[in-house]
Amino acid sequence: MAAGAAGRVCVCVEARGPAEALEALERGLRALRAPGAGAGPGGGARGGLRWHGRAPRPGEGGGAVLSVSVGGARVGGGAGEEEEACGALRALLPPRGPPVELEVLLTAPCPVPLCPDWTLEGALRVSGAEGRAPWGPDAEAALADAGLFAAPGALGGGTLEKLREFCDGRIRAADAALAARGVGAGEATFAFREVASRGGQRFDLLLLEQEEAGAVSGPHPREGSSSPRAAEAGAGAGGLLGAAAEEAFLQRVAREAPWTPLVARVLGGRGRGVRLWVSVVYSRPGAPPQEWHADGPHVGRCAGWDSGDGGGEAPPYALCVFVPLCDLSQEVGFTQFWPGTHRHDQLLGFGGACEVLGAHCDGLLRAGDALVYDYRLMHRGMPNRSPGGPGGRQRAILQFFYHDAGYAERRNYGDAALFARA
Ligand SMILES: O=C(O)CCC(=O)C(=O)O
Repeated sequence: MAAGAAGRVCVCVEARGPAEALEALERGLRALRAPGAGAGPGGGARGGLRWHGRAPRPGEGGGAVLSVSVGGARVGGGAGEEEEACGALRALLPPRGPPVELEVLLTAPCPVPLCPDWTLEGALRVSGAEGRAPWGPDAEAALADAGLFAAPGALGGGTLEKLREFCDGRIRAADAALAARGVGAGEATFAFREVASRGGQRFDLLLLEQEEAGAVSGPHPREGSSSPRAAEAGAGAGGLLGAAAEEAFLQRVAREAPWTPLVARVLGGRGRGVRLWVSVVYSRPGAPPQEWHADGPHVGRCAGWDSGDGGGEAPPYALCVFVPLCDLSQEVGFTQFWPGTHRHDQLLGFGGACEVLGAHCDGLLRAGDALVYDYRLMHRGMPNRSPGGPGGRQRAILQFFYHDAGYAERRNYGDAALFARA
């Protein structure tokens, strides 16, 4: 295990033992909390030891998981840091108390975020449904600290119904165009200008790509300013409303959505404008779990060891808003997120540890809810386990993707057009 740049590593440890021993450990850790230590909620720091922790989740049956960072002469050697971290934890226990068993779960080159309060039902839920109330500082704080938040009922009945019809029509048109080319959706991997497979039965269909950088502020771009590829998709798909009307409808939804002022505040300050893409990601029965990934790279600096939970990393250059068109569930699937990972590029590749650490946040949203996340945040699409066949349930999620116009997005759609020009 290579040490982080500042000669520190983070060791994640599961502590098991009698309740009184775990309580003693927790008291010892709480006593480490030092003003200005920058370890954030549920953490503390003193000397060479910093920690974030979480208690066992009810019903999980595991121990308390602690993320402890240590630094010193021995870093770089592997087991040395783990011994140092476990030794530091044992030193917090009363000398003659019951023993605590410590098991190392992960050693990583940067802080590993484990904040226990980051759930969509708790700290990461903001109110302001259907644009009636603006999303306030709680939304921006959650986005900065955790990299995401959810807002129930962001899009209301009529709009949602129309979006559903619109997406169904576009998806049917894509299916027909793929079949006409002999491409078996779900069997082959393909990437057209307008639609690409995202592994097995998961697909990503582009609906709108706004070329002018005015998605959230200033005079709204004139209608029909989307890119040729999205226009082709609309024209070729021969949508219910006609391509231009469909595009205007999507632009209006994006412009009037309750998240738009927040997107403008977070991304609009650079003065270069904000670009918008809208796509629908749909997973059919049999869609496998995705690998953990971040949609975009880190641009600029990442958070360091001492920067606390709210700063240090470069500000976001892109935000994604997920709006499911159906209720999400364990059966039909959902997207799983690892809150806090937008701050450190060195956690890419460590995604497999997220569930073991209990650090995941399950995006079990209802139709019309919005989940806003930083484009650098690690996440993965979960499988669609609903039965196949005619009754099979598709999970369709609208994705509104906003990026600073100075960032060159490289979406992995292809070059060949699927839809013939109308
Ligand atoms: O299918 C999902 O739930 C999310 C898909 C996703 O995150 C992606 O394709 O990058």
